[in-house]
Amino acid sequence: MTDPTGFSFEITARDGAARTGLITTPRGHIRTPAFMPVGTQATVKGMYMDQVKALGADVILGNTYHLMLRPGAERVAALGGLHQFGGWKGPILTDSGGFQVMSLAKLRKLTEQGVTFASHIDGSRFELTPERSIEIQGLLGADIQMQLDECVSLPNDRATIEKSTHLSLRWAERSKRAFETQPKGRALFGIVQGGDIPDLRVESAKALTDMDFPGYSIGGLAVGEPQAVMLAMIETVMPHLPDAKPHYLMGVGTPDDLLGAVACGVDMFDCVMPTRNGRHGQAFSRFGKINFRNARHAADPRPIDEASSCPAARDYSRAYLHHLIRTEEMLGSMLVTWINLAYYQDLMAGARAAIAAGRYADYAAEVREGWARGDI
Ligand code: PRF
Repeated sequence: MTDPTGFSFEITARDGAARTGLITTPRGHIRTPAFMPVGTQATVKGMYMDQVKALGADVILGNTYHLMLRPGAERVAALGGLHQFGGWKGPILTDSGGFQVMSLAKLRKLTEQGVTFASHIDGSRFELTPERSIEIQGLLGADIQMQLDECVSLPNDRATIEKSTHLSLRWAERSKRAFETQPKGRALFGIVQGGDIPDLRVESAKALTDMDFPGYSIGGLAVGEPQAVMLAMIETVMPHLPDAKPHYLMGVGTPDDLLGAVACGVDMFDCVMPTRNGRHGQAFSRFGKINFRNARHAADPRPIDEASSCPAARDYSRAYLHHLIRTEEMLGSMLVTWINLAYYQDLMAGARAAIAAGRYADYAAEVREGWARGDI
């Protein structure tokens, strides 16, 4: 049940395995299924926080790894925390850093204790342990925090995946202990790993469930495997996670991935795709993907989508967006980012409405038909 001083999750409607619900945090509600815009450096790149809010985003994501390097967690805390620093008043979820260390940092050394690495910015050395990751997320003031985990890429051999899955489970216990001193109302999620190996996925989900987290993330997916394998792994773990707790699929994905994962019971997503691809001129729309670098748009006076909720999709011609992207004007990146985040938010709002109306399968089919039809 909802408790405005604490963290809670209430499921409000179900349609097959899909559900719609409400997460309550002391900083506000999160309507699920939710897409969380990525705000790695205390900014959703190219967007004003007011714009992000106006799109209907209830929560944004921040990154331990980037913020511990620059400007530093203690600095952010001294400046009043991440909400005050970046100007986002609603809930913030932070990732724990392990995944970003593995993809960005240099000279990495992984031990039972944690991971040491050299900053990708200036080569200075850092250590991230489960305890330090939670301490940093606490200093940032994150409302929803992640355990430190290790995520291996796929394909990979069983021995490597198994070792990493077990290490992540031991780090889950240490993260949970370290989290105990944080203020009431914040939540720590455990992260299911196990690669593409069903019995390891089940073992990970069961062990985390025994530890009793307020929410469960599914990590280690969208790391090189086909979409069908990703969805199969989600279906494998779901029966072993508490139904009444939020399920967060980390770092996923394309609009089609989101539709597929919502059908499996996933409640939360984050991905750099709408912002990163938007900066480079790729738009997501109900007609599918549109690449504004392409010369076919050079003389096209039409907007992307007259019916869109986003002014940038209605008020600017495709020719103008093409021109801005080709000339590398910052407004081009900003407009396409805005269009993409609006599309992702609208996709999730549509999913919530469809689940509530008991017509999610029809909704997903209609959206996919729009992409297949295209418009050009
Ligand atoms: N673990 C963490 N963050 C992540 C992932 C993970 O496995 C992924 C994998 N898709 C994205 N972000 N901590």
